[in-house]
Amino acid sequence: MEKIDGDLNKKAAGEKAVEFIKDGMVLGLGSGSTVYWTLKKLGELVEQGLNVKGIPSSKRTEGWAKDFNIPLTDFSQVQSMDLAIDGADEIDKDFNLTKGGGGSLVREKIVDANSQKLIIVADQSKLVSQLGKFPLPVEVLPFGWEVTARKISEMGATPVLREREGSVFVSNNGNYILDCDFNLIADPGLLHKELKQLLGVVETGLFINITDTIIISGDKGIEVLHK
Ligand code: ABF
Repeated sequence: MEKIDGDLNKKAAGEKAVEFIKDGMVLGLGSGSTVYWTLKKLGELVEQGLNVKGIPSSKRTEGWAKDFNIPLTDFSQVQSMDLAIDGADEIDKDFNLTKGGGGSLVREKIVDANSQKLIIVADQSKLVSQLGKFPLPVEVLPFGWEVTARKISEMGATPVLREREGSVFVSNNGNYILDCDFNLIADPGLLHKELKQLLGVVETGLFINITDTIIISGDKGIEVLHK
């Protein structure tokens, strides 16, 4: 199995989230190395008889869920989910998020937005006063990505086409990701709306007003923060 970031705070926050899972729930299974620990713990509970089903937000998560024998379902079978648990790259004071560092922001947003509740799990390094230090991932259509990138530059960012091991990174949806440095983002909601209006932009990694519960692990132990 793939090697996972063993950061103890990620593990603690990820494992804490399973306390919110109840028998019979349909779950949104988020992505990232913190959620990995949620899935591992959830697999143990399934082994003990907990009855849940999950919709994975990435192929990587789907693989982990299968490794841990977590039953899966999809949107042809369910209208919405009871609870989604997902990670984040940055979390601001209003619980707005930057996501997409792992490249699955579109599926994550579809899963997270179609859940009754979303809990974000993270280590304390993800808490920021203002979003933007982490370059904003923007998923774009491969066709004409150069012109989409130029339009984003005109909005004041420096977009960089994401690559992995010397090749262009291709998302689970067959698209490209532009990592866009906007410096600090004064109004994340407005920036999201403006980016969405650009032809070629599929989705942005700004998740606005989507969660009211964050599980953070750090110097103060594990904290469940409510908006
Ligand atoms: C996913 O996992 C992504 O949106 C985000 O990029 C990442 C979170 O990071 P980590 O691996 O530190 O949990 O939720």
